[in-house]
Parts: sequence; structure tokens; C-alpha cells
Amino acid sequence: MTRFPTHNKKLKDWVNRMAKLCQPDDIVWIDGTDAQKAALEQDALTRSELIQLNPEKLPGCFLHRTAVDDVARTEHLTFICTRKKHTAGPTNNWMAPRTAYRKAKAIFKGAMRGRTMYVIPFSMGPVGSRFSKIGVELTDSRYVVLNMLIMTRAGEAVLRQLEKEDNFTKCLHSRAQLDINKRLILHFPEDNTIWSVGSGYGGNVLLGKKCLSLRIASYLGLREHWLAEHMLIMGIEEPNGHIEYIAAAFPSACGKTNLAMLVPPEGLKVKGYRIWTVGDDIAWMRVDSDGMLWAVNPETGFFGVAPGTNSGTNPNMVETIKKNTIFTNVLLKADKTVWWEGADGEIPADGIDWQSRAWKPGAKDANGKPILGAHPNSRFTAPIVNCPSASFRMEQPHGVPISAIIFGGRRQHLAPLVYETFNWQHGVFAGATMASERTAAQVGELGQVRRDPMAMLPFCGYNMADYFRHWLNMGKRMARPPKIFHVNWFRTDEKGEFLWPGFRENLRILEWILDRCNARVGALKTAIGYVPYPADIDMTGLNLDAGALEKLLEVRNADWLEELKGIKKFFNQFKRSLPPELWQEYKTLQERLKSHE
Ligand code: OXD
Ligand code: MN
Repeated sequence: MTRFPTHNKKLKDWVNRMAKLCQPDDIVWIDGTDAQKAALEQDALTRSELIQLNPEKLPGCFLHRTAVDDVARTEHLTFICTRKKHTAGPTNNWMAPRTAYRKAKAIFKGAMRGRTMYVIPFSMGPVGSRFSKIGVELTDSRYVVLNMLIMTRAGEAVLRQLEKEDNFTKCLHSRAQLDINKRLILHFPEDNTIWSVGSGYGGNVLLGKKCLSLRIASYLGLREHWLAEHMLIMGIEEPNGHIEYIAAAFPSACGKTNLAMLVPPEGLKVKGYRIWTVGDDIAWMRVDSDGMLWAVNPETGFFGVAPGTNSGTNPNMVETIKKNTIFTNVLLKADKTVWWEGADGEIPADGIDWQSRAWKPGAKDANGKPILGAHPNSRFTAPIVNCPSASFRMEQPHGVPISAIIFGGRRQHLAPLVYETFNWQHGVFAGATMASERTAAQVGELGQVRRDPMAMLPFCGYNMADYFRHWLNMGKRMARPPKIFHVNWFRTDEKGEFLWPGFRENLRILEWILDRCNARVGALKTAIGYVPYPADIDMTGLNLDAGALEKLLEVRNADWLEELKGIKKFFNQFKRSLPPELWQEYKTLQERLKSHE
């Protein structure tokens, strides 16, 4: 008979019921102590679930490999399960709760036989803050437990909190048979419940992250008047010592993590800028008594993409992942350190690739394609406290006040480097119409646009039309709403070369954004919004080709009129649910574009 370290009846009953379904051999409660963590690591090493990395070069670090067909979020197997289909909206996969529970139960049944069920009480946000949310994840994966200990505040303190409050998200996970045909990632916002089965990949199984902190939290935010967003949060300490905070949403692979912890470029460093990283992926934002929007990062770790991470693209992350980090699906080198495509240093002469095969550079597969050492979506899980730029405000329950919200996409031609929207409603339109193009590397799909409103398309836990309305309403609740901007680091010239160097140089644009927030510079009014005068961007130490900045800032009305066609098609799918304010923004933009033609 299980001993429960809690008096919370709801929790006890639920753990009992789930144990009856999954039939684990035993149940272990995660207390968050170092001793328990060390024992779990040992257990995982013995069972080859983890590989210990070089203790001198990478202390406290491990490598894990997932199944070959379990390397990324499976959006087609991810469902929002609400009583009415309309609640999930046209952009989500929907399943009726009864069907979803029935299908998943068949897979969960007896799935933990011969295994241990771990009970992880965790808090998203500081424990006990009224802005935080508690979850309890039941899992049969030690890898999940060890990752959750990095990504969330987990253990005893959360259980104590659950003696005082009853509300928690019920998260059930089993690897089951890791069978892609028996894999389901189910969200029941109306029951505050998440069920994930058949996967061992982070985004599907670290249920505090995308599942709770975005899909379930976005639904809770709608009811409780706050925003759960797929955004980085960073502080920019200005030369006068004042720190301004911004939140920014970009679709995957647009550099959110790199921006969140950038190191100022030499030319600007002399001014005394310093960056404070609050978060790289998720922002929970509320209106405070001062009428401003305040943001917290509910997580305590980074679950970042390894390939491309190096001292040039992200020196702070290179420091962060030198200790106490779990690497997933990267290449293992002979000296028990790790490597990935685009890492620092020499390409290793050999190694063991992410599929456990002997690897040499230049190796090709049967189709003549290079065999990668690390999977393109290989990851590291690292504590934020390791990051040299980690904010000292991480534990503050109110978080940080947001001066600017930035939306961005990857557009070769359309969007200028930066523009400021006219007001909150126009800013919501800019967010709702965000999009990215496929890169030139993908032959045949060049220029294909994927709409990803607020970078939330895969993460919004309810109808996106209601989500847009919620954003509009939030604007009305604020006396001092943040200004909303749009950036595009990816504009190219006629030869397809990037016009803007990106990475740390992006601080030059953030500087302009903060100047606008503080009414320190003027701007050119165009049909799409305010665009900088080139002279207002500090280019000290950066030599672009003559005329490049002008090209980066150009607004071509004909291109935007063409863009409106795609926006119309996207909006139409929401039928009459789309807030009329967004059609109004569409029409006034069209008029402005035509009158400026
Ligand atoms: C992530 C994602 O892993 O957005 O953060 O997919
Ligand atoms: Mn993300």
C-alpha cells in the first residue's frame, strides 16, 4: 500500500486512480532533494537511459538518446479535447473528451507494469506566488523527472503548498511502448488535465512546458484575464542604469533563445548596455495595479536547440551548458564530450551519432545525403541560473514590467527590419498576421508562407478567434500598455544574401525600440506603421553595404497589398468568430496602402 506524503485528498485519490490504470510496480514521490536526484541519475545510468559525460569537462552533464521516430513535437497527434469543437477552433486538432479518454486509457492500461511511477509536484513560477500554477506529473520516465527538476520548481515545497490549495493541473505521462501509432498528446482544458502517452521527446512529455504553460495556461488566462505567451523576456540595462524589459514572440528557428541572452556588440558596449535574461520561451503576463503589463517566466531552465549554438551565435548559452545539463540526441565524442553541427571548435574526427552509430565527418546515406552527427532538433536542458546573463528578478512573483512587445517572422522581402504599430489594436493585428517563409534551402517551397499568430499556432489551447479577442480586451484593461513592434532580421538582397547580420547586432534595433518607448526619437509614418529614420539607428562598429539600411527599412506597398490576400484567407477560416476589429484593421491598412501607392 502506497504511503502518501500529502493530506490533499484530491491528489491522493487521483494518484490512486491513475496507478490503478497504469499498474506500476511502485510509486516514488519526487522531493527535490539532491540525494534523490543523484539516486535517479545512478538508476538511469545503470539502465543505459543516460550516458555520463566527462566529469572534468562537463560536470553534472548527461547524454540521452530518444527513439529514432520520437525526436520532435508531434503536432498531428496533439489534441485539444473540449466538449464543443468550436471551443478548440479551426487551427487545433480536436477530439471529444470522452473519445480521447477512452482511446488513451486503452494505451495507458497496464503501461507501467514492471516500472516505477514517479509523482512530480511542480510549480510554474515561484512556489506560493498567486501568479504561479501548480501541476503534478505522473510519469514512468526517469529522463522526464530529471528534466522536470531543471525546468520547473519541483518537490517538497510544492507538496506543502498543495496542503493549502487544491488546484493543480493533473498531468499523466507514460512512455508506454514508445510506439508512434500509440502516441497521443491530449489536453483537457475544461478538466485542467493533460494526458501524454507513447513519447519520450521533451516537448511531448515535459508537461509543465508547452502543454501546461502554454496550452492549458492560455485557456486559464482567458478565464482569469491574463496572457500565457510563447515569448522570451529580457531586460536591457540602459547606459543610465535603468532596466527596460521587453517580451518577444518569434516562430521556431527565428532566434528567440539567442536574442534573450545576447551579448552587446562592441560598438554599443561602450555605451554601457547590459542584457538580463528572464526567459527564452514562455511569458505569463498580467496587468498590475500600476496599469502596466508585468511578465514572469514560469520556467527555471532552457530546453534549447543545440545545432548552431556556438560562441558566435550565443556565447552566454555556451557558458550555460558547461555543467548540470542534459543533452539529447547530440553526437558523443571519444573524450565523452558532445558535439553538434555548428558547434565551436574543430569537427571531430569521429564519434557516436545520435542514433548510436559510429560516425565520421563526410559520411553519406544511401541517397547521398550527409549523415548528421546530431539530430537537427537535438537539445540541451540547462538551468537558467547557469546563464551569465540570468536576471536577478527571476524569483520576483510579480515579474518585470514590459515596455515593448515584439513580434517577428522570417520574411525575405516583405517586412522591414523593424516597424512600430500605431496602437494596441493595430499591434494585435500585426501579431495575428505574423508569418514566416520557408528558407531557400527547401527547394520547391521557397517563399511558402506559414501563418503563426503570436507564434502560438501550435500552442493556443482554445479557439484562436477568442484568443485574438482576449488580446484586444487585455489592451483595454491597461492604462499604460506596452508599445507593439514587428521585426524581421531575415530580409535578403537580389542575390538572396541576408541584408542584416542579426544576432548581437539586433541590440541596435532594440535600442531604437526603447528610444521610441521613451519618446526619444521621431520616426517615419508609413502605411504599415512607424519606421526608423536610418540616422536614428546607431551603427557604430558595423559596416553594412552602402544603401543596405535603406533597403532594410523600405516599405513596398505593392508587396503588402499582395500580403493582404493571404491574411484574408487566414482570417476567413474563423468565419464570424473573428473579432470585427481585426477586419477593421485589415480594411484601414488596405486603404492606407492604396492611398500611398
Ligand atoms: C520549443 C518549440 O521547443 O517552440 O520551444 O518548439
Ligand atoms: Mn518554444
